[in-house]
Amino acid sequence: MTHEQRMAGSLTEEQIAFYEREGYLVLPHFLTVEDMAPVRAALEEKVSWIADDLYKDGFITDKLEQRPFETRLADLFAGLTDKEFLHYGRGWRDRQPGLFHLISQPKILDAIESLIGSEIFANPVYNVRPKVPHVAAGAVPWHQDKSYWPDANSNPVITAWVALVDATAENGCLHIMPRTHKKQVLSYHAETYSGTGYTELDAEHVSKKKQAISLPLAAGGVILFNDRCIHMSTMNNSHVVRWSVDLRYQPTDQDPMPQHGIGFLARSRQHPEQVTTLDDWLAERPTHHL
Ligand SMILES: O=C(O)CCC(=O)C(=O)O
Repeated sequence: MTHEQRMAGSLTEEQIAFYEREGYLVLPHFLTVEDMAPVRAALEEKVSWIADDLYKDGFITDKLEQRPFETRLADLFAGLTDKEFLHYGRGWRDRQPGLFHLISQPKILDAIESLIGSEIFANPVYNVRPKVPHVAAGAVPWHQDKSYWPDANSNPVITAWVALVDATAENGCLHIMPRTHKKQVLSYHAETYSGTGYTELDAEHVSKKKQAISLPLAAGGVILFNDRCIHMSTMNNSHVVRWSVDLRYQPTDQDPMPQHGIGFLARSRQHPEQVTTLDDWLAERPTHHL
């Protein structure tokens, strides 16, 4: 990538150098409450669907409609088990307009543009993470994202992890091992204790000698990291839901990974007329055709 292409993005030279050296970059206070309002509304709607469902199936007698976003989902499942929670999935990938709004958020794309240039494909793998208290699947073991797509010829894939509420040590913020992103895909297995089969690095790669850092982050903050960077998150031991969304981006000339879903053209300065609109996305069209 040329110097000029990089200058088109929003990151400073120092931030780019940090990302390339460490494999991650924290952008505190990156999105405003207004930037996050559409995704938050989408998730509030989804929580209401779940409350309706639990009520209809006789699991709850009160839909707790007045509870705040930060706690309602936790309170709905407070008397239930992991099984009932996992019925809705450990991560959500619905096609709600508020999600498209976040994935297409110009501030995020500007930062990604600094790292991979202006032709940006939104990878099909994105996850809303409603990490509710004390559910085993809330804790994500040490892994490289690349182990979820070891055969994909796609590089680099960059995650933008967005904190929708404050992520703290208590509610299970992200932990990262810096400078691990230049490694090949390390050996891993599917874990058997959370009920969801996360990929987990084999023990020899997680020695105590390796430095790991915890990345608590206030709502609106974003963490960018490379798909080989080793990371995990701990259990939620608080009473609030640790809401986050992890989005992924890559250059347009890489494997679009159709086996994982349908990604889309999020930004193109070469072909702006082909950038996917909300209607395209809802209809699962990866580009816009006039
Ligand atoms: O949000 C989390 O707790 C884990 C996120 C993660 O593993 C990822 O984004 O790849």
